[in-house]
Amino acid sequence: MQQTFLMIKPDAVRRGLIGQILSRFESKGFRMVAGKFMVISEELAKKHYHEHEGMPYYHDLITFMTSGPVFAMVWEGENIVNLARLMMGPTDPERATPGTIRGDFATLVNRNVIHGSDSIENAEREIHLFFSDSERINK
Ligand code: D4T
Repeated sequence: MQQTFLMIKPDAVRRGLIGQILSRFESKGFRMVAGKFMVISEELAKKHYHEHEGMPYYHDLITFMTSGPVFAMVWEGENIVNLARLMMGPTDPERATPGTIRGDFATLVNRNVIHGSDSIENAEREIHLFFSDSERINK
């Protein structure tokens, strides 16, 4: 059974989309094992997006991700890393087909409503960046 890290970004929280987005993962048959409503620090945002340092959008990305609350989560299920990315659609909502989360709820790459780990290795890293082991429910 795989686990992945998902995060509803500040734009989606502001727009009141948490419930609709979570219900898609519940309907798919996945299980939330940890969740935290939080404002992320600049330090945590920089650690999370360390691969993007130096990109032209990096500064705006950090400012945006720390601009308001996010809902950070760990979800569990068969092949969830890949399947969650398919459910989210591509990073740029312009290329996301209707039926995907970004295809249905987003129009701009810098306001793309949700983050999901892009590999099993990154899922492990991101889960441990945001959650302690005891915060993951195992029942
Ligand atoms: P995240 O990590 O937020 O789920 O996005 P993705 O995994 O789908 O895409 P990513 O790592 O390539 O991008 C991280 C983050 O940067 C923002 N971004 C990206 C942006 O504002 N402008 C851009 O041109 C790109 C490529 C959006 C997501």
